[in-house]
Amino acid sequence: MRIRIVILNISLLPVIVCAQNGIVIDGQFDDWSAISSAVIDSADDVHDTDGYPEGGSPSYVEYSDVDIIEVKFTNDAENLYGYIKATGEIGRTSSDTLGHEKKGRYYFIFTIDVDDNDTTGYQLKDGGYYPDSRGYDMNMEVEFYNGGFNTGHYINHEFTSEEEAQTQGLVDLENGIVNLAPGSYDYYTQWVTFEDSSYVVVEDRGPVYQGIITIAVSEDGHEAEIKAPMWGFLNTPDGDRIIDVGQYIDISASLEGSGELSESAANAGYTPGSHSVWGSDTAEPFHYFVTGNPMSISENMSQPTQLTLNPNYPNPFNSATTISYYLPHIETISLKIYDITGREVITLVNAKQTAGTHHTSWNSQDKFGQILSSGIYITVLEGKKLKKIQPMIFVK
Ligand SMILES: [Ca+2]
Ligand SMILES: [Ca+2]
Ligand SMILES: [Ca+2]
Repeated sequence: MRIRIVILNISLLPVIVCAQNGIVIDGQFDDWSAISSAVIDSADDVHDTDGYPEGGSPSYVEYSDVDIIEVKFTNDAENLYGYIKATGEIGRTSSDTLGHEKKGRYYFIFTIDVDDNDTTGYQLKDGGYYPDSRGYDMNMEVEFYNGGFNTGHYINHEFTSEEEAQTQGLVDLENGIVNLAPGSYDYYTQWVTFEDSSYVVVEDRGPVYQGIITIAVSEDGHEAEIKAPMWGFLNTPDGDRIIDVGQYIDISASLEGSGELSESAANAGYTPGSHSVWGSDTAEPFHYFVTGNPMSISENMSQPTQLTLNPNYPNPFNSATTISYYLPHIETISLKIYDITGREVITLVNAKQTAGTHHTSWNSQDKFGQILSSGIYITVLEGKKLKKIQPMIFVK
C-alpha cells in the first residue's frame, strides 16, 4: 500500500500555460502530443471515496480503473480540453444485463476554481477527493452509467443548503448565470447544455443526454479526451463569461467509480448491498492560464481577422436559436434583430466585449416579451468599423 502525502500550498502550484487547439474529440491522441503534462500522477494511489477520517487521509483501495497517471489541459478561444490517462479502463461500469442490478457509475471530472479564489466554492475533501484543495466552484464532468455513456454536464457548487440550490440555483440557471459564493459539496445544480442554448437539469443515473460536452475514450480504455465549451459554464451576474480567455483558474482532475468493479470489492466478496467500495483518484491541482493567444498555425489560419457573424443555429428555428460571432479584439458591439420591414425588434447585446467567439441565444421574442410571428428576421452585428448581417427564418 502506498499513500502519497501531499502538502498543498497554492503559491507553489505549477503554472501551466498551454496555447493549443486543433484537439479533436475522436479517441485518437496524437493531437495531444504537443501539449505538456499538467500532472504526472503516481500509479496505485487510489483511495476509498467514502472514508475520509478527520484530519487524515482516506484509506487505500485497489481500483485500477480510476487510477490517474497523467493529466493534460488546454484551451482555444471557445473550449476547454482535458486529457486523462489511467492505469485501467476509463468509463467502465457494470450493467444490469444479467439482472444482477449492478448498474455501475463512473465519473470523469475536471473540477475548477473558476475565480481563482479559495473563499468561493467547496473543498475537495468534502466530496471524498484526495489530495484536498479549497475553492472549487464548478465541474465539467462526464457520467457513465449502466454500461455506457450517460451525460456530459456542468455543475455549480455555490450553495450552502438544498433549498438554496433548488430555489436560487434554478433561478440562476434559468437566467444563464452563476453567482460565485461559498458552497458545500453536497448542494449543487447540475445541467446539460445543448447547442441551441437550451438546457436540462440532470441528476445522477438520469437518462442519456448528449449535450455540448463531448468525450472520447481510447480503444484500450486507458486514455480519454473531453471538450467543454466555455459558454456552457454560463455567465456572472454582470454578463461576463464565468471562464474566459485571459484569466487564471485552478484545476483538479478526478476519476471516480462505484464499487462493483474494484479489485478490493471483488476480493472482499462483493455482492450488491454488502460492500460499496467507491474509489477515486484525484490529481494534484494546477494553476492554468486560459490563453487568448493561440499559437497553433491551424488556429491562426482558421481564425477570422475581422468581425464575423456566423450563421445562427438552428435555422430555421421554432423557439430559440443561437447566434455566435467573433471579435478579433476587444470592442464595443451591438447585436440586434430586425424584421423584414426594417423595424428593430430587439437588442440582444450592446456592450464592450473581449476578443474571441461569443454566443447569445434569441428566444423569438421582441423587446416587450411578445412572441413574434413566423417569418424572416435579420441579425445585425455592428462594431466600430464593420456591420455584418445574417437572415434567419422563424417558423412557429
Ligand atoms: Ca483527439
Ligand atoms: Ca494515480
Ligand atoms: Ca473559487
